[in-house]
Amino acid sequence: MERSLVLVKPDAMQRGLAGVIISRLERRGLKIVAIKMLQMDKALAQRHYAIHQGKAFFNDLVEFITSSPIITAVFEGEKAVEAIRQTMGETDPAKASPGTIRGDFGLDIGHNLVHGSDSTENAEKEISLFFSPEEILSYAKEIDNCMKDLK
Ligand code: DAT
Ligand code: MG
Repeated sequence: MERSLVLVKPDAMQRGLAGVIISRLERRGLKIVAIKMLQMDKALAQRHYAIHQGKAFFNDLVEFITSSPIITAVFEGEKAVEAIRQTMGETDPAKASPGTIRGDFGLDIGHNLVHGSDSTENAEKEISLFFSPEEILSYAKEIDNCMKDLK
C-alpha cells in the first residue's frame, strides 16, 4: 500500500489548524500509520528541502519550517501521494481551489500550511528522515474489508 509523508507546518500549528488538516486527510480515506510532534532543526530542514537548495526562497523556507513545532505523519492508502496532493491543493494557496486545505485556509505561498510528498520515491526518502521503520505501524481496519468488497 502506498505511503506518503505529511507535515503540519508551523503556520497551521500556530493557527490551531492541525486537527482540521489531519481530519481532512483521514476523511479522504487515508490511514495514519505513524505520527509525532517535533521541532525541525536547520540540518533536518535542509535535508528535507534539499531539492530547493539555491532557490531564492530557500533560506526563508528553512527559517519558517524550523520556527515552531510541527506534526509529522505517515499516511497510507491507495494512491496516497496523489490523494494527499489533491487534498492539499496547489503550492500557492492564492491559486489553490476552494475545498482544498490550502485553498480554504491560506493565501500566502510562504505559509501554505501543509507538506505532502510529491512522488512515491520522494515519499520513501522523506519518511526515512522522520521515522524509523519500527515507528510505522501497519494495522487493519474493518473498513478496509468493506472497501475491498466494493471494488
Ligand atoms: P509543495 O510544498 O507544494 O510540494 P514545492 O516543493 O515546490 O511545493 O516547494 C516547497 C515549499 O517551498 C512550498 O510549500 C512553499 C515554498 N515555496 C515554493 N515556491 C515558493 C516561492 N516561489 N516563494 C516562496 N516560497 C515558495
Ligand atoms: Mg514539494
